[in-house]
Amino acid sequence: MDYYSLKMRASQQVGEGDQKHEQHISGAERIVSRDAVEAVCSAMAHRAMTHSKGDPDFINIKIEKVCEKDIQILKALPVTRIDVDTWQQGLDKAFELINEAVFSCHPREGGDLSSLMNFARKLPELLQATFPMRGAMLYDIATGTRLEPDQQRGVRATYMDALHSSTVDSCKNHFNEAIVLATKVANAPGMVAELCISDDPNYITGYVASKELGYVRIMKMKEMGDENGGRIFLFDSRKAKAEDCIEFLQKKKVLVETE
Ligand code: PML
Repeated sequence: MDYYSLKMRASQQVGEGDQKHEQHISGAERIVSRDAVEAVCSAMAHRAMTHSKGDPDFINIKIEKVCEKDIQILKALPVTRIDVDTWQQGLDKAFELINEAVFSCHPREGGDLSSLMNFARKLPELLQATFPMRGAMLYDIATGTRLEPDQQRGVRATYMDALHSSTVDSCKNHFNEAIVLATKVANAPGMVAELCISDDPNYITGYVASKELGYVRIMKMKEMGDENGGRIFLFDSRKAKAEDCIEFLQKKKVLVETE
């Protein structure tokens, strides 16, 4: 069967004079069978035209044919949830899970514990550094360095969708999109864990995910109305090459079995 990848991004010009720049409004991506291409394309245009951030000045919808043999099918990560009273508790819980995941990769003998302590101290600062980025930070836990080829842009996980998703969502479903992305990311070579907070000011649920932990939804991770959000991909260069990880995240076509 023939499949097609569809990607939409919409933006708006903001600012005056020298300050003029493009601001992202909305984006979406799908991998669908040939007969769904037109309907999905129209739903994407609808999503771009009805976003609460306003009318776009620019909409790009890119459609590419994808060979079935190039698609990898993955089982969705199992989902659990953690309810918290405050977003501060949620964030602490997320940091705790990430630190445990990083600790579990630490060599049992001859390992340097101070680098782990340093990482735990640095984590809130790393998360803050992702707020202005469009993509994710790719952080090497073995060397304590960032590996994104372009640190302003970050690394974007792309070319993924839910398998058998017949519905055409015209507005964003955060959880459905995130479980697909997190499953792809968790399966990337050398990936240790992911931490995500949405940049949607009206969406306060975030998650920590890895093959070992599954997809852990943390129901409050920021204050309602806060526009800051971001993603960190924690990678271990002792387990895989950074180029292979980036290639998988950005090029490999993945369909995720969610049921
Ligand atoms: C995003 O807005 O891209 C991140 C969505 C996080 C979804 C968390 C969840 O509901 O499980």
